[in-house]
Amino acid sequence: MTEITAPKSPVTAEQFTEEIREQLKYTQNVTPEQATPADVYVAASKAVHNHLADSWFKTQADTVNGNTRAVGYLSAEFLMGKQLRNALLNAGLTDQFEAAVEALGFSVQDVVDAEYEPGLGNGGLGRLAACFIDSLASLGVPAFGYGIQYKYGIFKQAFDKDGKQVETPDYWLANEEPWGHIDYNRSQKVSFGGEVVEESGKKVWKPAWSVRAVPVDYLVPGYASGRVNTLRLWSAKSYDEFDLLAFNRSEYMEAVEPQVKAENISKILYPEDSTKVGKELRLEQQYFFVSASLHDAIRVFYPGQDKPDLTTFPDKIVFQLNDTHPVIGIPELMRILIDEYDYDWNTAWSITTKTFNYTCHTLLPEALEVWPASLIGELLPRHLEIIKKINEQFEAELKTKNVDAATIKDMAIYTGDSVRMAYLATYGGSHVNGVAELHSQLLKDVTLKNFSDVYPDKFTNVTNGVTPRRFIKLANPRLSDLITEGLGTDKWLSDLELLKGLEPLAADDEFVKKFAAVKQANKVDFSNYAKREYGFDIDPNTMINTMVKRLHEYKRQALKILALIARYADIKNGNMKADEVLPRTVVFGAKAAPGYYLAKMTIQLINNVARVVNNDPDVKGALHVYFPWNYNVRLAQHLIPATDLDEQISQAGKEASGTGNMKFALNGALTVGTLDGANVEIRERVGAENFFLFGMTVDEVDALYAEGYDPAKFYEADPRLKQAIDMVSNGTFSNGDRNAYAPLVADWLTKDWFMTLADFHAYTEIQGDIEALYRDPLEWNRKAILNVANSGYFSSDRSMEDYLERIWHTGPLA
Ligand code: RUG
Repeated sequence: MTEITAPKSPVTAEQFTEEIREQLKYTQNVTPEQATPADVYVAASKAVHNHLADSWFKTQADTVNGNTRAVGYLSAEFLMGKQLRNALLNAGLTDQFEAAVEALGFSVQDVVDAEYEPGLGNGGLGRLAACFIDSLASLGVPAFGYGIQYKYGIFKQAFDKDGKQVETPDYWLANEEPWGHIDYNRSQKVSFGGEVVEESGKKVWKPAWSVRAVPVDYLVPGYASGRVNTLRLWSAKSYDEFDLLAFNRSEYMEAVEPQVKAENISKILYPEDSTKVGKELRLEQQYFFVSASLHDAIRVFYPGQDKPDLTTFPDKIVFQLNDTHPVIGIPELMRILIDEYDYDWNTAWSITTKTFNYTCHTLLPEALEVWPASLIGELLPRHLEIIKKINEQFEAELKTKNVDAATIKDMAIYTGDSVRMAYLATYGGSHVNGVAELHSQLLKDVTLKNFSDVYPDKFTNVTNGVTPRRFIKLANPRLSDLITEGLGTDKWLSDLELLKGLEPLAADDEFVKKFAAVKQANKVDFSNYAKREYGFDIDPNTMINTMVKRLHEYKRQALKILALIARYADIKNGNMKADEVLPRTVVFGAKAAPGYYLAKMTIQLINNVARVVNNDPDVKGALHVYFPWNYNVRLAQHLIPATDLDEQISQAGKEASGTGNMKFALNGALTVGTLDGANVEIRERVGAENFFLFGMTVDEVDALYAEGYDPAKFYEADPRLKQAIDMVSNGTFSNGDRNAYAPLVADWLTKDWFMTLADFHAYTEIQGDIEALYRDPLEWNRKAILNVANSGYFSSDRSMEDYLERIWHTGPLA
């Protein structure tokens, strides 16, 4: 007897059909006959939204009145994915929705497809934030996600006829967006510029201009918790819509200038993730959402109070700084407490340090934001003063701890001409965490070593996780059903460690065959999806080998493409016969930051390798390469369940965690990877024999650097590598043009910062093991099951529990 605990609304399909009809009639103003799938999508979304409303109100009231402190997750990115299916699941209305849509004469697929995915994040960091707020709601922990409702999310990626990435703006709000509720009555004023003056012995900031931060609220329904939290994304509006005097002088452009300036703040998400941008607008964005959020939290927790007792603020809410982007919140809270509520410095500092914690998501020094002091001074003059004072206090404190002068200088938050946001966050918050064990260790040993020497207790680790609701239940319904059948319960969806119960089934051939059939059916689905959406002809009977992540040199898509070229050459040279090769379909998905030259060139190379390989009759059936453009959450949900082999092949010591690797393992893909980021922990849990490990370790990388790394030596020493690189430079993938990839080749041969060439041999060697195992479907699938069974740890519910215990010291509402 299978135990089903998934939420199930008592509403019948007929009632839900009626509710959709009502929405069509009164909000969409169409009859069911006139309605399009997009109308039905909006109507159904509003209907499910209504079902969640009471729980949302109750959660808000309990959050304010209860004695559990809430979590404020401050993040410049929330990569939510589509909302409808997730809301239906959590409201227990999936079956009713499907029946209703059919009763109204529509296809479920068309209606679901009408939802436009919001792209309010660049990649892993933003998607992690979305998983975390899902988990907090599912655990019943009161929480607010605070961010920005960008008008334009991450750019839409297309490829031109030469295979180059072309970016176009993603105006996701062009069509009706039923989820966000704009709440003009709870807006906040955020100010910039101007000067600081002394008035009656008090510093007074006289800003030059202000914008109105208007909250747009999204419901965050928990799974089986009865709780619905809030994601509050701020949208910038102008206070001076229109300058009528200028307009009357026929100065039409000037007339709208204030509006344009204000609204620019929430106009676009920066398409960067690990590279530095020195844009004034970005600092404006950061301050904009953080200032509005802090004021909002005071409004929520001290309603109607002019003189609230803010010494209790850290008991009401604890804020997590997601990377350095919201770190300006530290001087902002100090300013609010001192300037707006008259607290003295020490009291304000005590409140502030108890309020904030910082998560670092990188090991790349260039991704730790450093702002020119002059820019902060211009935009936020009072904050610069406060930062300088924090730095003075910090230096004095270091002296009392006998830190030497040179180290104090190295640790400066304010250097005289710049402000180091990661240092400010580390000093100004209670805890600092990395996002995987290796990453947290390297933060302590290298990136923030001085800080961890002085403040060892601040440092902790919380390994990332992903939500099983979206990434197993919604993405892979067949596997979900099989897991439920195997375990005899669906409780694993809120307690993912229960997957461990599948372990014995890896020895049961009948179960293994069922598991293999699920994967095969998912591959067929993906092949159909890829045909429909991209026109690709993917053979579902080949191994599906996927590498999806942002395009960055450290992630080493170049390693994958060079190995692929070498395989292609093996077949062309006759070293391997096409019919002896294990048929493989390689699928890439990646966006490159628009200004990242080598990353964009790598995209172009991948596309052109795909063009050549896919059109070469000599390799037909053996090797195919596809690069679906515009990788996003939707594509991930189709591709991950269909993948046999996933790649996380970054140079050891460079990927903070990775979360794709977790999604793949949970969906029964095997991983080929280096000892980097969360790979280390995945391998530990799923078992070394169920993970394809290759490449240098962090220590070996360091040793090779120290010895003086010369990539050309590796090129000369390995004929297959040499041939692959020569094919890139001799025009094989550029219609004979020998210059097309010259900068990329020159970089490989002379710099190769991330040692792609040094790891090439190990990477190509491991392919033999991979292919041998794949030829034995029972064994392959046994290992895949063991990956699923032992990856329960990588649930974002567990990550949240770790944050609650180690950092936030709070828990669910009663
Ligand atoms: O690159 C990291 C990933 O390793 C990690 O899994 C993810 C979530 O923790 O964050 C990514 N990240 C890092 N995105 N932006 C940064 C820049 O600090």
